[in-house]
Formats: sequence, structure tokens, C-alpha cells
Amino acid sequence: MRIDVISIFPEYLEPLSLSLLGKAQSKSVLEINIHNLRDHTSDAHHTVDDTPYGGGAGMVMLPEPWGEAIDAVLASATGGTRATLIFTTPAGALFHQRRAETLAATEWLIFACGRYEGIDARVAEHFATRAEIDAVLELSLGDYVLNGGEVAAMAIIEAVARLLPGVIGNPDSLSEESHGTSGLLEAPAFTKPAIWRGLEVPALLREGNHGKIAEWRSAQAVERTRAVRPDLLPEEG
Ligand code: JDE
Repeated sequence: MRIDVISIFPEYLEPLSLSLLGKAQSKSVLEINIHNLRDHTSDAHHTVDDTPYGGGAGMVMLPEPWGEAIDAVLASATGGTRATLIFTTPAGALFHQRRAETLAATEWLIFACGRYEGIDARVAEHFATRAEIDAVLELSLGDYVLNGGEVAAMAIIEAVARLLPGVIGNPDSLSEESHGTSGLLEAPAFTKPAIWRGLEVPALLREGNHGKIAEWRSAQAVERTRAVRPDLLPEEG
């Protein structure tokens, strides 16, 4: 999979070269390219924002630098590869595990990381009409506001990239985790020692009856989901 990220703070995205994602890039499972939006300005001050039409607080990002930057990324396509263009914004649709799975099946993602009050709305509208682009998505991590789209883009990239074949050592862990195939939160996990600060690991987990352990874990998963995320349960959602 190829991923391109456009930002006015490219250094913010440096952690993408660490750990499992760094390894995936050296194995060529993943290619991540970071681009500086200011390289696509044409004035002496490298301006990327201006005041909003219609008034209001704050600044809006100019369409021209975004148009130039996304054009440049698209122009680097090899062999008719088609892209999904993603704007990370609190005004977007909620990003979740099902969306991560859909995105992991695509070949090319381009992230546009906005700052200030957002990006001129015509940028998303324009690129939705471009032949090289399969889909334009506006995605939100959750109901809160960040200073910029970079952290949201990194979270989405990590959620998607770990689903690519060969990125996670043991792919079994993918189906057993929270938001995995069960749709429930995961049961609590324990390791050694069996007693720590007076707290004992449930005896059943140490007895090795795999049927009983599976039953206990699924009851715990339902209980935890009901307690902290009842919206995930079909009856109560
Ligand atoms: C992404 N969940 C939250 C913030 C923004 C007032 C203040 C700021 C593209 O436009 C953006 C992007 C961001 C940063 O992303 C997030 C986010 N997922 O906050 C604003 C809008 N209004 C605009």
C-alpha cells in the first residue's frame, strides 16, 4: 500500500517511520511519503490561510496550495494507480474498525491534514470529480477537536497499516482484539505473577480448560461492553 500525507508540519509525522510501520516500510509492504504544503505556495511568505468569507473567528486554508500539492502527489502515480483522498476533520464521518478494514483493501491513500478552522470546502468538492481519485472521505476520530489533522491521520494510518498482510507478527491477534470479529470489547488480560500486590489472576485462567476459558472470556467481553460501551451491543445500541 502507498500512503501520502500533506501537512504544514511534516515533522509531526516522523513517528510513522518507527516500530512496526517503519519495519513495514523497509519490507516494502508499505510506502509512506510526507509532503510539506508550503512547498506548493507561490508567494514570498508561503501563505496557506486567509480570513473566512462570511466572517467568523479564525482562518481558513487557501484552496490553491492544496490544489497544487494534491495535483503533485497525483502526478507521481505509477501505472494507473487510483487513490482515496482523506481529509481528517472534526466535521467528518466517524472513523471505526470497519472503515479501517475497507481502507486496508485499497492501494493508495492520500491524507490532507488541515489546520486552523479547516480547508476551503471547494478542495474536497474539486477532487471528488477527478478521474485519478476513487473516493474523497472526510473522517473524524471522535467528538473532540485537535489542533490539526496530523494526529488523526497518524491514528488512521496506524489502524489501517496493521491490517496489511505481514505487518503484525501474529495475525490471530487481529480477530481476538476489541472491535474485532465479535463486535465486543476484549476480556481483561493477565500475565505472571499469579499473585501481584495481593491481587490474584482468576483461577480458571490458570487451570488450562480451554472450553471454560473461552466461555469465561466471552461472558467478560459481554459484561465489559454492557458496562462501558452499551452502544456496541445490538439490543442496546
Ligand atoms: C480529526 N477528529 C478530530 C480541526 C477545526 C474549529 C477548529 C478546528 C480539516 O479541517 C480541520 C481539521 C482539524 C483537525 O482535526 C481534528 C479531528 N478527527 O480536530 C479543524 C475546525 N473548527 C478543522
